[in-house]
Amino acid sequence: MDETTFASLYHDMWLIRAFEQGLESEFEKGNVPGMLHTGLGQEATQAALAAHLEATDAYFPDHRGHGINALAQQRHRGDGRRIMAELFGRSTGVCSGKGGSLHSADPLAGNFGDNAIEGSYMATVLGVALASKMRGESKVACAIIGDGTVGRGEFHESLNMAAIWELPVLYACVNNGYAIHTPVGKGHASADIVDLARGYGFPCEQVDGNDIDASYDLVERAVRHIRDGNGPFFVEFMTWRWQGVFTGEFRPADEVKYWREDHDPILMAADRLREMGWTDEHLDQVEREAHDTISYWIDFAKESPPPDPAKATADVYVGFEVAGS
Ligand SMILES: Cc1ncc(C[n+]2csc(CCOP(=O)(O)OP(=O)(O)O)c2C)c(N)n1
Ligand SMILES: [Mg+2]
Repeated sequence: MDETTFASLYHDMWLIRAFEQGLESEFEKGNVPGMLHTGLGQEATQAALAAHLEATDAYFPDHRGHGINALAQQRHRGDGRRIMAELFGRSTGVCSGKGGSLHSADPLAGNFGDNAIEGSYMATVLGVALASKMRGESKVACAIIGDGTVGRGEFHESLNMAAIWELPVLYACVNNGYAIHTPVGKGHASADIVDLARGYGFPCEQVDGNDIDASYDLVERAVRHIRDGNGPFFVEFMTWRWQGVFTGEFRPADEVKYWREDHDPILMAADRLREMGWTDEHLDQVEREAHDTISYWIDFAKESPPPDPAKATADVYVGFEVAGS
C-alpha cells in the first residue's frame, strides 16, 4: 500500500476512535440518550470497509457502527456531524434525531440502517442485492454482523440464498471474540466463523481485522469480485472490542493487555508509519486533529435543537402520515 493511502486510513481510524471516545465521555455525563455500544478497538475493520463502499452501495451497520456511519456521511454527504447529532437525538441528525445509535440510516450515504434485532438484516440484505442484480447495477450489498449473529437462523438462510442466486452480497463478520460474555467457541460449532461459512461454496476468507493493510486489501478484492458479477464473498475480521455490551471488564488481564497494547490497530499502524519515516510529532498531530474535529461535531450536536414533537410521526411510514396524538 502506498503511503498516501496508508496515511488516509490512519486519519480515518483516528476519526473513529476520537468519535467513540468523545461520544462515550458525553454518554457518561448523561448527554446522550439511549444505549451505547462503541466500536473502540475495531477501527481498522471499519475504516477498511468504509474505504471501499460507495454511496451507491448499501451497507447495514451493526450496533458498533458509528465509525463507518460517520466516515460514509462525511465522504458521501459532506457532513459527518449529522451522525453525531443523530446520536444526541437532535433534529440535525440523519434521521432528525429519531433513530439514535441503533436505528440511524441514510441510504444516500449507502447506510441502510441497523436495528436492534441482531441478524435481521441478513434477510433484508438479500432484497437489496436481488434488486441490484435484476436492475443490472453493480451495487455491493454489505451486511456487517457480529460473531453472535451466526447462531441465528437468518445467517444460514442468507448465505444459502446468496449462494444459489449468486447475489452481490459482502458478508463482513466482525469476530471480536464474544457475544455479550459468551466466547465465540462456546456459542458456535467453530471459533472460526469462516469455517461455518465455507460450506456455502463461495469465497470465504479470514483476516486480522486490526491490521489495516491486510483488511483494506482483502475488502478491495472482495468488492471487486462482487462488482464483477461473481456473487457473494464472506470476510471474517478477527478483532476485539474494548467495551462489552454492559459496563465492567470480564476478560482476563493478559487478554486485555494483548489487544489494547500489543495488537491495537492504531498503535500497529503508527509503527508502520514510523517505518515510513513519520515522526511522533506528525503522528500526534493526526490524533489532535481528530479530537478537534470531534469536539466541533459534539458542539454542533449539543447546540442543535431537539426534534419538533409535531413531527414525531413524520418519515415513519412511506407515503402517508400517522396522526399525531
Ligand atoms: C435477536 C437478538 N437477540 C439478542 C439480542 C441482545 N443482544 C444485543 S448485543 C448482543 C450480543 C451480540 O454479539 P455480537 O454479535 O458478537 O456483537 P458484539 O457486541 O460482540 O460486537 C445480544 C445477544 C438482540 N439485540 N437481538
Ligand atoms: Mg462479538
